[in-house]
Amino acid sequence: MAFDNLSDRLQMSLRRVTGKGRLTENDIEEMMREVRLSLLEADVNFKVVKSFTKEVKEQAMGERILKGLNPGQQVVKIVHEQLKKIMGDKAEPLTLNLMGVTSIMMVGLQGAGKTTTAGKLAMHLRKSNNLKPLLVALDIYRPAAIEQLKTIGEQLSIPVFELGILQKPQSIAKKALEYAKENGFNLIIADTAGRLHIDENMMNELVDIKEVLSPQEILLTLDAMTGQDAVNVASNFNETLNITGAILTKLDGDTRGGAALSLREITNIPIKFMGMGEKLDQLEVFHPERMASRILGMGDVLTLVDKVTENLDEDDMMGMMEKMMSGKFNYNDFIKQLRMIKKMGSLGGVMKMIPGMGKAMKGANVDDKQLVYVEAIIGSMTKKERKNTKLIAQSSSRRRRVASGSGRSVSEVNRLIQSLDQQKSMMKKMGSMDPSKMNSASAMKAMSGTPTKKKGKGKNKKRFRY
Ligand SMILES: Nc1nc2c(ncn2[C@@H]2O[C@H](COP(=O)(O)OP(=O)(O)O)[C@@H](O)[C@H]2O)c(=O)[nH]1
Ligand SMILES: [Mg+2]
Repeated sequence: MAFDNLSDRLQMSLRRVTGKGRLTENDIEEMMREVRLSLLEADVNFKVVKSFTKEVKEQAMGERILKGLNPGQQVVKIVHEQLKKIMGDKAEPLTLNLMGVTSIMMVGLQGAGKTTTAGKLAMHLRKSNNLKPLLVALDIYRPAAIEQLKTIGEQLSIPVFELGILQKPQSIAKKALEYAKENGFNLIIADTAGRLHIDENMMNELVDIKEVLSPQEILLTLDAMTGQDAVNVASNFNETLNITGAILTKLDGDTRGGAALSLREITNIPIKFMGMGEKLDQLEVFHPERMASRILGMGDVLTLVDKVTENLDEDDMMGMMEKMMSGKFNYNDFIKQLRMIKKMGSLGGVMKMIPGMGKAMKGANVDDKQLVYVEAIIGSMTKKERKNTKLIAQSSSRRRRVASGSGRSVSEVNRLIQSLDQQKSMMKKMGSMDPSKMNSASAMKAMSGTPTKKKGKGKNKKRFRY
């Protein structure tokens, strides 16, 4: 799979910092050295690597990160942001001519995937924008090229306009445009001829076709497997033709990623689509954000980090984390923590954002109501009991009193005690753990007051027997 190597290496470099409760400048320096090497090895342009690492380092060295809450995760977020940024930040839509015929010109070197992608794109736009496409065969140098486009057209039930190999591409383009207007097509996608290398004749021909079509989009098809070469090709095409977007093909292969990560920064050409296979439905809109997440192997955990920092007071959070890790966590902290979770939104919503959590939590049945019950139970404890968690753990009469005071059952009270215990021991370990490897299901269960039931734990069973 594309990016696998880069992905592994980047994640490995980041693992250096994610498990740490505190970061030093040295930690960041070492991490950045590895990030730099990973990018260079993935064939990312050295200028891009340079500005990328400079930017990440500057942000990561900030006082807030070094001393802040969970600095490792914040560094991951900075790397993610920066990856996203160099790939163009957000998806760039195609420009369509809503009043008339939209014309799109496919250009690129031979074998890059123009013809295939012309078909894919026609199908995509028919489906997503309800357009009526006409494919136009302008590669007259290889008779097989016309046949190839016709085969694709047949597969998709999309008509192909062709006039054989004897007329000039420019005049075929002109006739195709007229044909489209007369026959109710509102999209033409012109498949042009490529060469093995950039040459003047090809460029001149493309300029001529452009003049006739005045296309809304000139899309450069680039083989992602060619890495930085693709970027050079793009610069050349762009000079003469003003490319409006790139389509990176063969991202399903084991490309190292250099093209995807360098193209935008070096040429300013937005990547609009990516080819993910030979089949005609294997075309996807290019989303820098999702690609960055994929490279870093994370789900929506970044959205979660955003949410946490958005809604919570950082000092509060830090104090809480420190307490947790020191093992001095009591019921007052527990209730504070519950309120934080509440602030972030519903428990279910928060959990969905943690990678792997959806699956893990299926059937676990944790709902917001339980938070209310837990609050009631803690509310029925005395001040002393809340502070000194042993009191309640060691006395069954205290537990019975709290149960009747809160209107909950004794076994619910016991479960709360158990989950505070679980959470305490888990948090103690967390400082040395990689958060992505953390068993998030048990963490969330512990937070919500529903402990994971472990069979055969005789010790606990005995403790809560009446
Ligand atoms: N794996 C893979 N193969 C692709 C993709 N796009 C195109 N191809 C293959 O690349 C080869 C060249 O494609 P073609 O469309 O003929 O390129 P053209 O010369 O630029 O028109 C064909 O074998 C395609 O099936 C893609 O996204 N993934
Ligand atoms: Mg072709």
